[in-house]
Formats: sequence, structure tokens, C-alpha cells
Amino acid sequence: MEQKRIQPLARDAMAYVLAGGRGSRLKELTDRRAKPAVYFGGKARIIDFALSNALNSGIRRIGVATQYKAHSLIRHLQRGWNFFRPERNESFDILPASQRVSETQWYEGTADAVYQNIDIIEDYGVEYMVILAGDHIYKMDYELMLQQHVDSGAQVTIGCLEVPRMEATGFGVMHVDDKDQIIAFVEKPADPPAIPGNPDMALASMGIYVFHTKFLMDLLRRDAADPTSSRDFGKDIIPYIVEHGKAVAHRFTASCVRSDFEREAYWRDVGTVDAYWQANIDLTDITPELDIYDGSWPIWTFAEIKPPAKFVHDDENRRGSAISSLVSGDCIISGSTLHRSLLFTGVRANSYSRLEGAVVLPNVLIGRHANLRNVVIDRGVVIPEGLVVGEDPVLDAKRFRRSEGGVCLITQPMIDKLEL
Ligand code: ADQ
Ligand code: ADP
Repeated sequence: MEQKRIQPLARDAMAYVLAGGRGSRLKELTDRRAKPAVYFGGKARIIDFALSNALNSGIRRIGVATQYKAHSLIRHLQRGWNFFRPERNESFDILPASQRVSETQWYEGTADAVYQNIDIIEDYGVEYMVILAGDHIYKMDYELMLQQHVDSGAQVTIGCLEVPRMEATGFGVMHVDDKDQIIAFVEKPADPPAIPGNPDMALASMGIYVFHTKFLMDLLRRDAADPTSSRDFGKDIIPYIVEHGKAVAHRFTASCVRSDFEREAYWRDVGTVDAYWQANIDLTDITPELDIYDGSWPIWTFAEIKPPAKFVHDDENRRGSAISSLVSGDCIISGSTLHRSLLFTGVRANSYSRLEGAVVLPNVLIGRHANLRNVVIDRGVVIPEGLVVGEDPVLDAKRFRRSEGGVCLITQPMIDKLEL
């Protein structure tokens, strides 16, 4: 007979968030900040989703391994995530690569980013480790994954989802048996194997793993002693367990989050400018797939105390308005029109300007008569008067970073080079 659990497994778990990767396909957006620090959805940063999932799941110990261009990420974590209290058995550790175990300065791979902090982790004495990536947008209750891990007796439980087979080349791809035990795993295959009976789809790893802590620590020590290993979960650790032990798949579905509002399973990598733009603009839909207004699964973040957004008629009586748009605090929309756009904190849009399909990061100033369509504007950019983007693809591509999907990423150095 199954024993009744007295307290959630999450209270005996540590979430360990890997936040060191660059995310180079986001181009200039990650020139100076790591991908997990990139802004998303009007108020948050990408990493807030994994961290909020951990917190909402009941996890009270969190470690974040940082590496690439981590300054703005660390600043964000210190400002927004510093409410954990040691006297309540809570902890929040920011763990930059710091030559703690090995002589190499950086974390070599994702497994090394855990191994180098093995003493800190063991010190907390938690039973379970939940290894997460800090660069995906989704809501998920890790307690359910922990329960499956314990119930199945797996050595590792891997979050997975079905993706179109042709898109699976960037993932770990697996085959499972009828009990979801993983019987084959291949990291980033050039020709991804399909799900049996479903030739167009593949079962992909989300790069999130649950382990018993002791098992993981033993395995990491073993891996560190192997000179042929690249110290990576996807390349070394997971294939080893699949071959020699028991790895089980945890399927990501709408019921992976205890929410009254979740419509369907939503997970996005937002790894390219097009995917990033689309996922932000999707929030302007009447009923977006990702519900950020769902109070039962809040996305926590650092938010400055700022005055409300303001919409004004300018002195020539031009109406400042926003239709199908999200406008954050401290924005002033003066005689300017927004359509299907998302404005982060502190944006100023001046008279006669028009924005359509615009993702505008904090503290951007939009000059008069600017006409911008399908753009992502980096933080703090000053858009000059009369700038037109989205009408002449050839000119746009010369001036800005124009994506395959026709979205222009605009940064201040690009503006500084313009001859207007
Ligand atoms: P990738 O996403 O390509 O594949 P990786 O580049 O290793 O894997 O990044 C995983 C996470 O770790 C990211 O959040 C990244 O920021 C972070 N990271 C990368 N290198 C790091 C380092 N040295 N130190 C700290 N953090 C680091 C993985 C799996 C695949 C799976 C996909 C799902 O290997 O099997 O399908 O995730 O996205
Ligand atoms: P955020 O991600 O919080 O928006 P910023 O865009 O202001 O941060 O800056 C990202 C990172 O780049 C930070 O580490 C910041 O210190 C650094 N930075 C900002 N401006 C410059 C600059 N002109 N030259 C070099 N580094 C900069």
C-alpha cells in the first residue's frame, strides 16, 4: 500500500539553475547580458520563470550557477530574489564559476557547473536535486516530477516534450518503453529519431532533471575523474545512466502545473530573435497560450517602485493610445499610438509616433514621428525623430539586425551609426 506523504518532496529538494550559457542566437540582446537575464513579458527576465516554478512548487533551496556576462543577471537576482531566510531552512545561492574545485576558471560543461559546488550542495543535506535550465519560458510544478521520480524508482527523471522531428536537432532526443523508461538517448542528433508511430514528431529532453542527491554527487565525482568526459549532462551524464541504470521520462503536459487557468502546455526556448519577438507579442492576444495574469502561479521578479503608466493627449490634442498592447509602469504615451506592442518599464513614446508589433525594453525613448513595425528595441535606446522601420526591408537590413522572420533588433550602437 502506498504510504501517505506528510510533507511535499519539494521541501526536501534543491533547485539548481544552470544560467551560464550565452544564447548567441539572440544576437546583440546577449552581447552584454546572459540569456537568462534577457527581459521577457513586460516585467520579468527569462530566469524568473524557472525560479518562480521552483518557488511555486514549494522548493525553498535554490542555487544559480552563473558564468557568461553575469553582471546584470547577478544584480537582478540580488535585487529580486533575496527573500530566502536561513532560519526557515531556506537558501538562495548565486554561484559564479570560481575555481572552487578544478583549476580551470570556468565551468567546463553543465555537469561541471554542479560538480564545482558539490560541497555547498552536500552541506544543505537535501534528498533531491532538481536541475533546471535558466533560459526557458514555461510553467511547471516540479513537485509532480519529484513524485514520479520517487514512485518510479528512477535514478534520473528527465522532463520531456514532443517537438516536430525537424526541430529536434538542438535537443537531446529519446525513445521510451511503455512505462516511459528511457531506452535510448542521443544528444543533438543530426537526424532525430521519430516517436514510433508518429514519424513527424520526436520526444525531446527539456534539459531538466531530478536526481537523488547522493546518486548525483557520486556520479559527478566519477565523471570528474574521467578525462574523456566533456562534463555535460546531455553529452555524458544522461547517456551514461540510460545505458547503465534507470532513466525515466516525465512528460510535460498542461497538467504539469496546478493552475485553474492553464490552457495548454506552453514551453518556449525564445532562443532566436524571431522566437523571442513572437513569444512577447503573443502576450497581446486576447487569450494568450501563456497566462501571466494567473494568480495561482505568479511569476516573481524584481520590480522597481514606479508610477503608473500614463496616456495623454499631447499639446496638439493628438491622442495617446494603446490597443491590444501591454504597457508597464512609468511609461508615458503622449500623442502616440501603439498596436500589438509590449512596453517594459519606463518607456516614453512621443507625439506622432506609431508602434506596431514592437517589443520595447526598459527606458527606451521614442522620438516624434517615429514609425516602427515588428521591432525589438534594446534597453535605453533613444529612437531619433522620424525613424521609420518595417517598410523597406533592404534598408532595414543595412541599418539593423533584421531576422529571417523580418523582425528588426535595434540597439544604441546601431542608432549611433545611422546617417539620418
Ligand atoms: P542545451 O540547451 O544546448 O541542451 P546547454 O548549452 O548545455 O544545453 O545549456 C543548458 C543550460 O545550462 C542553459 O540554461 C545554459 O544557460 C546553462 N549553461 C550552459 N553552459 C553552462 C556552464 N558552463 N555553466 C553554467 N551554466 C551553463 C540541453 C540538453 C539537451 C536538452 C536541451 C533542452 O543538453 O539534451 O534537449 O538542453 O533545451
Ligand atoms: P540590464 O540587463 O540590466 O538591462 P544593461 O543593459 O544596463 O543591463 O547592461 C548589461 C550589462 O552590460 C551590465 O553588466 C552592464 O554593467 C554592462 N554595460 C552597460 N553599459 C555598458 C557599456 N557602455 N559598456 C560596457 N558594458 C556596459
